[in-house]
Amino acid sequence: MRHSFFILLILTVGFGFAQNININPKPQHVVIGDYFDTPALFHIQQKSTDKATQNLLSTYFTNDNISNKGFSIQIGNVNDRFPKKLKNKVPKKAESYHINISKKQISVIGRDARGAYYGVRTLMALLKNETIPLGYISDYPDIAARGTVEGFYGTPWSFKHRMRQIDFYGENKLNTYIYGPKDDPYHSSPHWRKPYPENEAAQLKKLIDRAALNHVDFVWAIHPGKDIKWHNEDRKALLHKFELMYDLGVRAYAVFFDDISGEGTNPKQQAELLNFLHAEFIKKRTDVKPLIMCPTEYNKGWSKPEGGYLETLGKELHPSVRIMWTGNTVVADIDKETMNWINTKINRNAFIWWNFPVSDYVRNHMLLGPAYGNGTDIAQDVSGFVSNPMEHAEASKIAIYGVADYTWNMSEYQPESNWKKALQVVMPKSYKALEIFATHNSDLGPNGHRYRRSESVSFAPKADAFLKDLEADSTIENFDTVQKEFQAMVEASYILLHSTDNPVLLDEIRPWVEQFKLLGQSGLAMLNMHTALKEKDNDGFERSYHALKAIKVEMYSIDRQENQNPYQPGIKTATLVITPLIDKSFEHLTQAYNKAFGKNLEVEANYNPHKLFTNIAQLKNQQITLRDRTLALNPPLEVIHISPQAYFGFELQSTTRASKLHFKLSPVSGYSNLELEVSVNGNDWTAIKTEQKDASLQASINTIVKYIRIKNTTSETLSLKIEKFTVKIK
Ligand code: LTM
Repeated sequence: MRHSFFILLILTVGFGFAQNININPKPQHVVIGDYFDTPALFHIQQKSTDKATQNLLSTYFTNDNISNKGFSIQIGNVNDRFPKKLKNKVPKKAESYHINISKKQISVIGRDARGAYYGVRTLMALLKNETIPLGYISDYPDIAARGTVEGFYGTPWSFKHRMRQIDFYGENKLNTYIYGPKDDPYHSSPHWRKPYPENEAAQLKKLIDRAALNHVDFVWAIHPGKDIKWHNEDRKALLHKFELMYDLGVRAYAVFFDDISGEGTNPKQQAELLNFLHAEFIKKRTDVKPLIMCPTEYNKGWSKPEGGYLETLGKELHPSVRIMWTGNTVVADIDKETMNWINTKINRNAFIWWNFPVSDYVRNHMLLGPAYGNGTDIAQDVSGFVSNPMEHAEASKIAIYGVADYTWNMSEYQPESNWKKALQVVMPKSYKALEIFATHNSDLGPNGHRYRRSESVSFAPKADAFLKDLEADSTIENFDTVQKEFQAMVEASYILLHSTDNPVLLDEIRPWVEQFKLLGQSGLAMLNMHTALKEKDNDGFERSYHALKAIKVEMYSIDRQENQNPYQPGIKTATLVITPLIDKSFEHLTQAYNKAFGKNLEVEANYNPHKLFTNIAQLKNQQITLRDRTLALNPPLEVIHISPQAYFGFELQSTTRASKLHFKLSPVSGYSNLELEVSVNGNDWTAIKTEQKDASLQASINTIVKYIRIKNTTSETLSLKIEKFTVKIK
């Protein structure tokens, strides 16, 4: 025993744990006092533990540390024989547990099997330390269903990544993994009616088994709405697919109707189908969880009050069906008001689909910041909370670690300190370098959803002050601070690139780290330009100027070679604070040098002067990209509703010769309702002939224009997906 006195401390988890209690998610009630040395030998008495708990125990307790004479640990649930006064302390909530630690014995009592499993998870976290505390921990989750929805567009996670994810969920008491990758053709169209090919089915089975061992509900989702017909045949096809998945071990299901148009969006039919599945499949089995559905109008911005879509679901859907919701917009943080609005409409507590840290609409960015922004008073208003992550599974763990903590113990959730712990969990040795990298890689840049995250938070005021001094030609007070930051960026990058503690993570972030290293080096070159200018060292100035430009060329080449997806290709890093700081300073210094010495060094403005031209609210914030003289609308992932006379296109900076135009949308039947027009003044328009080749439209504009647009010439609203829209300009 370390101390002679024994004081029980009631630790509200918010003000930190005594000594070495470091558990994610933070337990609800911790009452601990003195510490004693962690025993070396244990006598384990398992009462009615399940397979998952037994498996977990076997990872720690082996022949090497088990003995009849060892320290006694009893594990079971409230139906087992434990002293009544201990059992009474187990919170009366699903998945709760109570751990009592005395000098003689540790008792772990779960309210149910999952509670006992979570109790053992906490016990094992305690046993990692050299000392353990006397006292007790009483714990339970705030939200019933907690976890992730693999629901993004892009490359679905690999089998290996999914296995790692599921283990991570078990470790962090997340109990839900919804399998719904948009680009799995057997989850969505065209193959949702078909069974998985043999090898994919075998992998799914392994995942399902792994999920069971981690007490994670593997929820298999289907996305049939793109081409479903509301007839008996398709109903049966769905039921059959559910049965096939049941045979693979699935015991929880979801049906998604997001991002579709046409017939599939009918709420009455959707509710009828779900009720049919409930009656014919769920109710007939005792081991299957209630259904989850994602509606077509899954956010407030898209819900049309006149249509009564949500009210229909609220009224017609069986009360056990949980309805997903992304918030006030597609990508949004959730607060009390959000919940009040939707819950009233759907007559139940919504199941939150939080679109963070998903990056399928900003694929050139890596989102490594903390999970923050959601209300800490909504625990009673949600039936579930899942995060939609990035296609970079391992990197997403940083945010998911936060989601685990937030959904378990909401009122105590501290995003920043949780984030720091997460960095240590994913990179136990190189976490300090990772922190420097992640600090500057968290914002999404301008995007169609207008969702932004803070970035470079503590450095931002220093960058501002630096620029102010520079532009005022005064002494730069925090030159050294800025230099240190750039140096830290370069050094952290080297450390990460040569780190060995998480090769899986490094694999995902490598191109961004390479880019970050170059950016840091360009910052140092910029500072050298400043020093040389001050010292009237022209050779020095020009050397650093050319070095910086050469670094930019390298960065450009990474941007053109890595991550070449058709949506937001390339690699962007530190775009909110560091990149603008370097670009603006470079420009200012070059101009100052040219002026002082009568030179004519080029001041490169890396910027796209053209604009999106549209009157469609949904597209208003969509980004456009200029690459190799091709102007492209970054294809939106959602269905776009184009009302009569509505249009979208480009406004060029000035009249310019435009040549080839490519346009692809789905369904292709939409082409006949749209017209391509060009104009030099925005008032007088000329229609341009288009030609359909395979599934896309092409046109040769070959004239001087300022405006190019695609217009709905019909009297009906068109609901279409824009897959590609590019035009070549001079
Ligand atoms: O959010 C939902 C319900 N559906 C899609 C997701 O598949 C996608 O990942 C996110 C982010 O782009 N947006 C959606 O609309």
